[in-house]
Amino acid sequence: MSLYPEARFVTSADRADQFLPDLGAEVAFAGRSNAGKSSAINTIVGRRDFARTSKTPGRTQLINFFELAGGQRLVDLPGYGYARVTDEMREHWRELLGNYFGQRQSLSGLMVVVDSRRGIGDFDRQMLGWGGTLGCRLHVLLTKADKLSRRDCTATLAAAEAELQDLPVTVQLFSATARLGLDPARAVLAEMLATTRL
Ligand SMILES: Nc1nc2c(ncn2[C@@H]2O[C@H](COP(=O)(O)OP(=O)(O)OP(=O)(O)O)[C@@H](O)[C@H]2O)c(=O)[nH]1
Ligand SMILES: [Mg+2]
Repeated sequence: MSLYPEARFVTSADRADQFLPDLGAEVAFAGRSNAGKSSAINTIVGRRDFARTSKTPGRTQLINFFELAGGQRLVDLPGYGYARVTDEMREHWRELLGNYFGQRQSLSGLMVVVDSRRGIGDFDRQMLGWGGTLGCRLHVLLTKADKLSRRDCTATLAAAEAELQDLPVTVQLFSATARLGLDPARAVLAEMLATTRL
């Protein structure tokens, strides 16, 4: 059975006035384009093709709002760092994400999805900084861990933890394809959704 049997996609927002009402608890997934955000969401929520996944980076360009249960939402933020976009699109994303983080009082948790082979990037740090300023719970999923050897998994986790030690963040290895780290990721999501900052 799905963990969130009532889960459904609600809307996509291209502008701040299209955001859903800022009530209850919301958990946002952020990450570099192609990092594996949508795959992580699908696996954690337990629904195939819930958030879309693609082999074409930069496909999720809007803020997608999902309702998991009454008053509990999940948000798939547009991926950053995709090289083949115009300056105008990049500026639009910056404004959209800035608006989102600047005002989202119901944001109770932020999951930053990082491709474990790439490591933490500047934009990942910026996201964590924005989320931290809002006072929400921060968690990093080092995903695609199935692509790493056991030894590289250990080294990658240790490096990310050392790099983020100045931030109040927890870090874990994850793989959507190998279903690795699923239980801890689900536990963190449930914990975030159980917290309301309003
Ligand atoms: N091996 C492996 N591949 C993965 C994993 N998660 C995602 N992928 C692959 O990585 C690619 C991108 O995954 P998505 O989930 O679409 O990534 P995204 O971050 O949502 O990408 P955008 O929305 O385009 O920014 C797809 O080809 C996935 O099949 C994983 O855990 N392991
Ligand atoms: Mg996506």
